[in-house]
Amino acid sequence: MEGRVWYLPHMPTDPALQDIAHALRQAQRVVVLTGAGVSAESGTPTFRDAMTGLWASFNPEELATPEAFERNPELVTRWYDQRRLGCMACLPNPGHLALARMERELTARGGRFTLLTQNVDRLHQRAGSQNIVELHGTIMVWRCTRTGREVTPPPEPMQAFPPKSDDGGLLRPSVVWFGEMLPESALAASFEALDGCDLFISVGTSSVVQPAASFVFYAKRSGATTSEVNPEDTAITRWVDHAARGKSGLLLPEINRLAFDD
Ligand code: BV8
Repeated sequence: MEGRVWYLPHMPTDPALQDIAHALRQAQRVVVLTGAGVSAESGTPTFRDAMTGLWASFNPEELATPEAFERNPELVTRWYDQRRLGCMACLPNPGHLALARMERELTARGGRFTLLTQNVDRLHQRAGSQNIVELHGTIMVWRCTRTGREVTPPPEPMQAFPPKSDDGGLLRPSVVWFGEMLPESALAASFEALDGCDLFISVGTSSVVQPAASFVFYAKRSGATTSEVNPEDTAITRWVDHAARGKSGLLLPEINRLAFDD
């Protein structure tokens, strides 16, 4: 058409999107595993980008350990309180919202949807997802090192570091540190969901941290179609059936459109 310019919204053309959407249309039991990348477009730094400014000289895997807390509880609790406030200041992005819609669509047709997240920011909850398994706990809840009693600190900067609990101990974030076991209930729920799932989608994770990084193999053993949504290759790319390249905030709504709207 002479003179007319058609501006199409930037629609992803990755063929893997069609494949994932096709599998999603047929699926009855879907398991989605998310990592820090699904929150990247909300402005929370991915786990390995979390080290900027004051923390630039630290390696997250060194700070996120019981040993680091033991050695320097002030430094570790300052880092976590800064991240906690940062997460509160962020909003769920279209990727989080798309996963909440995916769950509603599956549930509406009598299917089952389980969201396994490595993230500690609770943005999935704020986006409306329901059946969530927090593999690595949450930064929004802290617990007493002496009694284990949990508290939810108010949405303002902590006043003292390390914060003291009312039970005479210190307060630490209720996250799973490197070297700590994942909650038994989270592991049990994960393996129950993976056993018999027919579609597994890994979103926004470098697939390095165990045991979450091995969940794709449990899904494969269940006969599931396995897939990945991530801007770059990861440690599991060569194992999945379909790998869609791009940001989850763009690709997940597109997968929903192809699966549920077309
Ligand atoms: C355990 C909470 C028993 C704290 C976290 C077997 C082999 C080797 C090592 C081990 C093993 N088994 C256990 C270990 C040790 C360790 C481990 O896995 N180490 C790794 C480094 C090799 N695991 C453990 O210790 C676990 N405990 O297994 O207990 C045991 C213990 C010791 C030894 C044996 C057995 C506990 C692990 C939990 C650690 N806690 N978080 C906190 O948050 O501070 S893990 C932390 O990493 C976060 O939860 C984060 O989610 C997670 C994984 O990182 P990612 O989410 O993948 O984030 P990352 O930045 O790496 O990648 C972001 C991705 O997003 C990238 O791919 C990027 O391309 C993509 N992206 C960017 N933008 C976007 C995007 N994607 C989509 N859209 C975008 N816009």
